[in-house]
Amino acid sequence: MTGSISRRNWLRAGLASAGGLALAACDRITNSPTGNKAISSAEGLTRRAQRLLIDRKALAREFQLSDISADFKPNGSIDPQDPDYLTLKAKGFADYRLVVDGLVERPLSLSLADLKALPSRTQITRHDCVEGWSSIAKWQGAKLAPILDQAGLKPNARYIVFHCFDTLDGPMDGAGRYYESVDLLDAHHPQTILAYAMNDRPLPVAHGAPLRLRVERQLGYKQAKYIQRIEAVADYTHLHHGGGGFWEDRGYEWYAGI
Ligand SMILES: Nc1nc2c(c(=O)[nH]1)N[C@H]1C(S)=C(S)[C@@H](COP(=O)(O)O)O[C@H]1N2
Ligand SMILES: [Mo]
Repeated sequence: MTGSISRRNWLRAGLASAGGLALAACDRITNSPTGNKAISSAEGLTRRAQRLLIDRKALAREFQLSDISADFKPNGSIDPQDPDYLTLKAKGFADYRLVVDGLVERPLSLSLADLKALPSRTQITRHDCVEGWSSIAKWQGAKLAPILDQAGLKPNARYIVFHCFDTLDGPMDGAGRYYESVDLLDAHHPQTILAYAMNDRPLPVAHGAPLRLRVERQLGYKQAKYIQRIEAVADYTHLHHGGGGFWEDRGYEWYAGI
């Protein structure tokens, strides 16, 4: 049909083979220097191709109700045991507050009821994990852009960081906590939402309850689950190992656009 569809297929084929080659699974901690090298060079190629070919503001494809996967695989952390998370979970997340801070004029602290009262979006999209699987689900959540507007980004804010509740690596001392970051283009993309519902039900724990990011133009590992806090920053290199995300710190590409 159109050039853009075949280009996208080509990019997807490239990503699928990069994932296959590197044998790096994002639900396992792998420490293979060769694997990481293979994945970075393949992703580097993809990134250059994308910069040339793809409009960053374009919408990700949306699907029909009949396309929803019956068996969307939960991946990575699926049942966090971090004490602060367990305390909130025990009360059905009634005491949950999303903190929005960092380089903002007006830091926010939002309950789930606050979040549900904000401008929302519902979308049926496909989640693509670098392990090579994809699943389709319907997501509903608060649009991120109006929340950032409400907080008022300071002029030097360039990235939005999502700090999560779950520890995916090592002892629960904070070092192996999951985190992610996106730039302001993805943060303001119309399909970027803080999802509290999946397939018309409250977001299940396995998929990131009570709140997870859907940033639909990015790969699976950017879709931060169990969001605790959102921080606006000028730079992310001072956080954790400096890569801008849990998997980025372990060799994955920061820009994981699809
Ligand atoms: N907080 C947190 N977010 C996360 C992960 C994780 O382990 N912890 N795994 C990532 C990866 S690699 C994928 S593929 C998706 C899995 O989302 P799902 O469990 O809804 O399938 O979440 C992403 N976000
Ligand atoms: Mo993933």
